[in-house]
Amino acid sequence: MSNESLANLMTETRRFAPPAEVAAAANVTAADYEAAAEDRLGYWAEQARRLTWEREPTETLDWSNPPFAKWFADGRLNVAYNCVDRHVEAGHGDRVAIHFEGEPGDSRAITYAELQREVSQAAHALTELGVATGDRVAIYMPMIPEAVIAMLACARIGAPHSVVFGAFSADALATRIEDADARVVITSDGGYRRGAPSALKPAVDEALTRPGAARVRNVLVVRRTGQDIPWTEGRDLWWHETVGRQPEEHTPEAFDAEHPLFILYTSGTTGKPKGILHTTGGYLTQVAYTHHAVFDLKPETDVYWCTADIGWVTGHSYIVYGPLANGATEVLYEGTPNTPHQGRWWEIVEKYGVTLLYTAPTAIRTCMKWGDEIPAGFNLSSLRVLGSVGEPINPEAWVWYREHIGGGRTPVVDTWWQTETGAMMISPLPGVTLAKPGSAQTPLPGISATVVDDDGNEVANGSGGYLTLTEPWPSMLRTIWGDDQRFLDTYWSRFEGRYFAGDGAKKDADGDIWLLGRVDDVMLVSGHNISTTEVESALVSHPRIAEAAVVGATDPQTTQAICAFVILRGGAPQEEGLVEELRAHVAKELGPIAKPKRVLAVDELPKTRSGKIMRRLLRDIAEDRELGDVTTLTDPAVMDLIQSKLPSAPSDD
Ligand code: 6R9
Repeated sequence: MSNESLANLMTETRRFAPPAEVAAAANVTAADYEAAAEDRLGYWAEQARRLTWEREPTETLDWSNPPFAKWFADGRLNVAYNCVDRHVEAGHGDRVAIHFEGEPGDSRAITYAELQREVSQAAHALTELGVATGDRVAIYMPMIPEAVIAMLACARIGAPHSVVFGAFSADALATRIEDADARVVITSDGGYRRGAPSALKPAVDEALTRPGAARVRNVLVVRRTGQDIPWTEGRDLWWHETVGRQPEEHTPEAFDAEHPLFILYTSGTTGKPKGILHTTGGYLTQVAYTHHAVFDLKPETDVYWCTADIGWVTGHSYIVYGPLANGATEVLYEGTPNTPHQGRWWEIVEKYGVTLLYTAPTAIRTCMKWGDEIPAGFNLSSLRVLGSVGEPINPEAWVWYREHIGGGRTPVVDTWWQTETGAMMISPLPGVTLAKPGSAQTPLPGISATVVDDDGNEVANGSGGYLTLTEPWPSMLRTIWGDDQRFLDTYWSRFEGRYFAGDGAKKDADGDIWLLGRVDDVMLVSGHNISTTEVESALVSHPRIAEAAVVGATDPQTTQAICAFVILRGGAPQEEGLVEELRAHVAKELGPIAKPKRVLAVDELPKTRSGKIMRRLLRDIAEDRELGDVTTLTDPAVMDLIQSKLPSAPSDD
């Protein structure tokens, strides 16, 4: 894309009107914004009617003790019943709930009726193992159907789950088991990744040797790869034996709307991970509503695919609870996008006729790097809405996604939300809002967000500041597990009476919101605040750059100096003069103050499993420090790779 067209995108002059047929049939319309603005709580009470309650709530919000919210507090319901049984009762037992695609190419279609039987059996098995209502269960699994079944079985018996990423270390697992005091762990022998079986069970065994995790009574193990694994008699049990022999019918019990549903630890770029607590009725209401509205879901005909891992909140809300509460048919894929070839994702879209796709900007940029010809080799004409989540999507990637994956027809929804918010908060709506590449745009109906300055005053259009949420929302976190004070300090103390999301944002001339990444990632250069996101976006608009990560390194002259780590397109060696050209390019796009002091070409960037760049580690490198904690990285070896390639002398001017 030429600089001129990029500048057009950045100045928001280019917009995409929703296609007429999408607009005509959209699930949510402009009237929803009006209704919610007029009566926000009435609007949410209406959304709660999407669920089947054993006892309908008469109260909507109890905000008498802020920020400890209670939503739909006198209602009672069962989450698993809502996600599974009620669809069977409504006559959709034969509808496929999950099209599982294993990395080696094995596949399995699970209907809602089958899901009901398996969730019921798993619920009986957990009860047999002594798991009672309120007890915590840790889940450490690859992306296989049993992961979803395990989560639903926990929800069915009111036992909050704590899912830990399958790629996390034994230490990370042990800390989380200990913090939640889980007594049962559900895992598998391993899963397939990058073309080979990758073991999981040994990490569980190691975690359980740590004193804090010693109270775990049982480990339930799914057989996925068949590889040899260590076994502790009495403690370890095979899933197929223990679950397989249980009755296929199970009566779900209703729980209070505020009963805890799960704890999910944020990856914690600093300090001890925070156990984010979500509860039942408000959470399920908002995930079901947003999934239906933002993807414009038509459950009878759509095939939905979210590429996230269940160890991430996106997997909880938009693989498990949202889509299944809506009776959707979805794809669950175990492996990596380039196994056995770089067209694997597009092959899956073609095979299942995927209509709604939800993925992350980092994945989109990786596909861009692999080349346009790869998706062009597949029939992607079934796609009708494309979603993005996890970090700001740069306009280049947005446009590429729409053109090369969406065939130029599909709306792209850039959805801003967090583990803490539980569900989507800011997003365009297909068929309702005009789309702007790179902008998450507008709070969804029922959500109140504003961008404020240091003193908490709302900024004018055209200015930037901090993103805050001004009214409680149904799927909000209720606290940090075991640490109410940290909940108050982290989210509710920076601005009086408001939730501070930790993200920077700016409002454009129309008042639409553009996310600028975490405020910790804003750099201070010679008295100017510069967001890492803006410099990264400028770098990837250069044709030689596939990916970029920018950090501010302490600098005696300028407070911080901009240091950019870049991955070159096509992996070609760096040509002479490229660094200078890139610096000049950024200066031209954003002004001379944003010109990076150092530009370093690397092969990989350190990322968490949810695709977020660990800037903290790059800052360590840029400041020549010992590396901090690398346990939540997808691949800790990446840091050695980066360090081994670095020239020591920075360029200076
Ligand atoms: C869902 C999820 C939350 C942080 C959030 C923000 C970033 C997520 C974004 C986005 C810009 C988007 N983020 N979606 N930034 N545009 N559409 O990612 O949860 O892992 O808790 O991360 O991710 O910085 O604060 P989580």
